Amino acid sequence: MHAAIVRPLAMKTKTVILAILLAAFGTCAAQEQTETPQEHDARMQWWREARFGMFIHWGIYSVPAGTWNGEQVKGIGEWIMNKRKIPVAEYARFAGQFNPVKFNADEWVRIARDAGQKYIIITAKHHDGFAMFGTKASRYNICDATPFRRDPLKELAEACRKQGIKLGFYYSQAQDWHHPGGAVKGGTHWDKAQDGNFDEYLDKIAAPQVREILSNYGNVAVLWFDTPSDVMTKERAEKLLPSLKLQPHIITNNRLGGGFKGDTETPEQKIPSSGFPGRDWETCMTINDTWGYKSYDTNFKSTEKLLRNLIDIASKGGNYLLNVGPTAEGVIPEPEAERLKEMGAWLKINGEAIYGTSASPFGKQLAWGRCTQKGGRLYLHVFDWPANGELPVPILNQNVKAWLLTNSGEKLKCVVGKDKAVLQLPATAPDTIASVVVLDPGGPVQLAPISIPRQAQGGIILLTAADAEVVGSTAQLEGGGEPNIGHWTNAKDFVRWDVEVLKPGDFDVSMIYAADASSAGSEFTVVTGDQVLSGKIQDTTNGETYLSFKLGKLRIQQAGKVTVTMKVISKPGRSVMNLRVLILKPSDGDET
Ligand code: FHN
Repeated sequence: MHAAIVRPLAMKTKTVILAILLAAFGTCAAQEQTETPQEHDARMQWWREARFGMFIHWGIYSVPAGTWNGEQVKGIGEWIMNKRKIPVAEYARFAGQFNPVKFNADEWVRIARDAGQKYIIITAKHHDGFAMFGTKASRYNICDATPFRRDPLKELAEACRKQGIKLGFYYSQAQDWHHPGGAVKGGTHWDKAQDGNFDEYLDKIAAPQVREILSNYGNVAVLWFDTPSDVMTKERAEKLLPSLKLQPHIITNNRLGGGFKGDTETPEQKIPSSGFPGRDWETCMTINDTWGYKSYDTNFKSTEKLLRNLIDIASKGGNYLLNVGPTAEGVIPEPEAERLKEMGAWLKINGEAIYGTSASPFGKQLAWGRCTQKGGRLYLHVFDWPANGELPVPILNQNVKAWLLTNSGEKLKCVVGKDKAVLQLPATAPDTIASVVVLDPGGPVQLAPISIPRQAQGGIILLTAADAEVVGSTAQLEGGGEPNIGHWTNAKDFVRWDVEVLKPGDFDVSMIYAADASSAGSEFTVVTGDQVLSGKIQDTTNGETYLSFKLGKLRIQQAGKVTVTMKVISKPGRSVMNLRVLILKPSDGDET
């Protein structure tokens, strides 16, 4: 039997193969295959420094603005055509009514810039198939099918270039409810006009339009694909890739489909409880409850919420892509512009603690706020200003120096103990939303070891939100009065405590939590060893009040380190609950 001789490929052969692969897969795949880590970091640099961008969902859905045949249609506004199964020709009539005469690209870019946003991503084509740019691939576009006849992407590209803001395009590559063959995610065509061949749609509409948006608007910083659904196979995705070569520095997201990872993860309408180790990521979010304009959606998040979201995201190493939904007249709604302006005012003062920073070294341990870091400094974003002025920071560096970002001349007193440093803050917070304390550890950060809670002398065991290890993608420690575990929208997330038990025995277990009507009904278990308790969440006066709830008895057999885990069994509503504390009280103890 002859042994096969394996020879290393000659260098030239390798280069030829690489060239063939490059030609076949285009830049996106090519970047994934050939880019060195240094090249990748260089391409991502501006994006990582930016931290904050503006998403714009603008299309002819802003004409019905959420209302069809006199009925206010539930859900996100840009889906109205699908939600009400509006026939293609009937929906297309909105194009004739779309005349955004108040559109002013310079003004939109100014709003973004004053908000402290460093890039803009606008919908070039959303699922309704209407192109918001001049395209030769279809007459269904803003220049050919509306009285407006102008190309807003051209005007935005010019305004962004002038004002130093990066511009990127959103493009719905798979879903298209207008052109024959376009996909409908999670459903089927509702009008014969939509029937056709998906590959033909890709060849005739999506691929040429992607080429156009990457050819005709100067530098395009980001291409933001969306809803690949299951139609975007690898072969189909590859039809769009060659155009990416037109913009060698472009950043793509993870929504092309066909197994292409792109450059960024894109959690939507949520902030992961920790980031994505080894991956860049960007949370996209609406200011109210819709992406495309709905005239009656006034459920705007407060500036406090939006700013704290931005800080939370930066503290986990991500970007915040915050959406505005302009009207059919071309105006960014005032409540949205106002909040952006307020965010910008905060960033003007505190931007140093956001731009170019990386994730907190403390994981999820800070109950009073969040932390970012840059250039060897830590930025402590204090949401809940301590009433006694003492701010605990879990570091052990002896030569810590700290000051308020707004007052670098005055150093804060700092006492470094065995398990933490304590900063003495002034009586009043410089900012009611988030005040930034700069901390120079005077060398590499020495993290304090995480201590586990201990059974108290009287036998009581308190498992607080601040002591919990939160596992999963959404649930996380929140401040706001007393710390609690909130944002718990993924039922797979769970919390766990390790506790040092001194005196085992039987315990009466209760918990303090809040939940609104949309969380009511969630079922959960509390488990330690072979002991299981279960409970069902109730509405606690619409989430306004924290209530104590008795769960039952459980036995801890042995002293020493014990683990208690709380898991979700079912979650019929939006989120599980806001959990403050689990209390284990010895059953034979004092009743008071
Ligand atoms: O269906 C779209 C939705 O309309 C919106 O564009 C968001 C933004 O991320 N993306 C899709 C849902 O994931």
